Amino acid sequence: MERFEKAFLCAAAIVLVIFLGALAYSSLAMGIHLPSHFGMIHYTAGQKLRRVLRQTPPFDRPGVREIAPGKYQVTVIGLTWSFLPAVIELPAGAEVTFVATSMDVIHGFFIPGTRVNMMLIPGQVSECVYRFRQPGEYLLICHEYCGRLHHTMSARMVVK
Ligand SMILES: [Cu+2]
Repeated sequence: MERFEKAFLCAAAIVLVIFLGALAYSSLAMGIHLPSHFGMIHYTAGQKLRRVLRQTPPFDRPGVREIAPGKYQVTVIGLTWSFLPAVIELPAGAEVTFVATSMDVIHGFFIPGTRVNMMLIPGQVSECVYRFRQPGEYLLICHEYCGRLHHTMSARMVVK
């Protein structure tokens, strides 16, 4: 084996180990992972998704719910061109689980400055856990083009 061949193989192996280490650290120690869609909303072709969502928990009551001391679940529905609810109030430092879906077309669910970044697909449930440590106002925006007024699609997050 050539000397340079060995050196390049060694360098490639070292880079691979560094990348795997960074991946393991970010997912295990920092809790960063891909947004997941853990559930489906079952409906048939004849049913209107809007009506099905109105009867499917937790989407029958969109909003903030305290599920345990210091733990909140925020249920959000994306629809052209707004989010339900339009204002979300949360206490700072609480563990927040966002459970969201779309009522019509594919929407985005993105809070700039955080790692909350999901896709809302009609009939699928998206979930993301986040802790807002800093009080303040955050903006929830759609970052998947969803039509003419896509740029107006947002909700306000107030963390106190
Ligand atoms: Cu959009």
